[in-house]
Amino acid sequence: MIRLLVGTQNPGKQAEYRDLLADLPVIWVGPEEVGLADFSPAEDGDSFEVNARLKAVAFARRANLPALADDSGLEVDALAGAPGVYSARYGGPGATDVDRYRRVLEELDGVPAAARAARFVCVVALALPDGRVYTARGTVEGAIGDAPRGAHGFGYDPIFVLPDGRHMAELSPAEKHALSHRGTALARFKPTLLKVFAELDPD
Ligand code: ITT
Repeated sequence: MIRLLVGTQNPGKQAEYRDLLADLPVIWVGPEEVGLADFSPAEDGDSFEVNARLKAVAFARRANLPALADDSGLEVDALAGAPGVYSARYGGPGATDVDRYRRVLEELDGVPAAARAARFVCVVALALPDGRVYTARGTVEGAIGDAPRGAHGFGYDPIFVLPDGRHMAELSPAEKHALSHRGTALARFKPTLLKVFAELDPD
């Protein structure tokens, strides 16, 4: 079976990829298993696509393995799309997930419910050691609530409200995968992944 490096240092993403890849014919490999526990490739692109490619290519080169990576984040319409590709850096160095979502809540203070539309975006990229790169994108539409709710998920999940009124962090992992930006991107990506893996490992 193919060993697939999941190139992310975010424990929330790692947990989700373990689930999302469970039915694919690959052996999940984390960065720490190939000596890359501290490896964080530069993410200096101006789009999720560019950054996802940068990360996947960097991990594939370093480990000489097929590598999957994603660049993802939250776009808030009332903040002109921020934090967007800067979602991980929002709140400055040393900020926690809670600091970051609090900053979004503060910036939206006084903004009425009807103007709090937002979406999560995920671009997932697969890079092969021979230089080939494939990508897929998924989004989920929602809004920013007034206060955090729920204990599942990670990142901005507690403040992201789905059209049915539930906050993303109130969903079980399976419920989140069924509608999330990452789950959707992976579902769209699966045919490509299966084709590439079958080529790499015909047996
Ligand atoms: P890697 O680059 O190592 O994968 P990262 O956390 O830096 O980890 P990104 O650069 O893609 O990843 O930043 C994504 C940001 O968006 C980060 O702050 C996450 O917490 C947040 N985010 C991504 N997916 C999310 C999700 O499913 N739910 C909530 N927040 C999410």
